[in-house]
Amino acid sequence: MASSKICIVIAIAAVFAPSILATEFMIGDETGWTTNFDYQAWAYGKEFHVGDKLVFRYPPGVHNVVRVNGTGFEKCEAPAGTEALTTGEDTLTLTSPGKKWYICSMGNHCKSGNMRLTITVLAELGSPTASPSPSPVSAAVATGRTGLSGCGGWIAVAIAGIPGIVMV
Ligand SMILES: [Cu+2]
Repeated sequence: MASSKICIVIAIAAVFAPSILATEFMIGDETGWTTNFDYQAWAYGKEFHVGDKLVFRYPPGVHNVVRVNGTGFEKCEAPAGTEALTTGEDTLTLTSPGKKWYICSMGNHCKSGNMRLTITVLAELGSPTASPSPSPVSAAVATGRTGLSGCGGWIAVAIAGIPGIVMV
């Protein structure tokens, strides 16, 4: 029988899992944000969620980061009036799901150097849309099939509390 201390830890983990799971992506990993790097290959297989962060690292003044639309991405053109990020350590938090496009608008870096990235952002981890089936888990816990039957109450309370906490 699990002790109530363990139950409390599990319950707390269940509540805070969404924020713990938010990921910070270093664009290009050690290579950073530069020319002649395959950012589509880098992004391939990665899952980006609302709440995650993108970090573009590069020598300031050499590159920049401009968020564009699909057309801007294809043409390597930033719409007029678009502000570029230029600090060399630009952190963007993904705030909405869907396709996102980023380019470097310095010189011909995008066109000739393929300095562009497109990703598809998924719903926030732990949100109702991202995890449409939490019920089988709590059902299993409630019926004691997981072996943590003593925690059923704690976890049920924690799971019930998630939507309220996320909404705050
Ligand atoms: Cu550049």
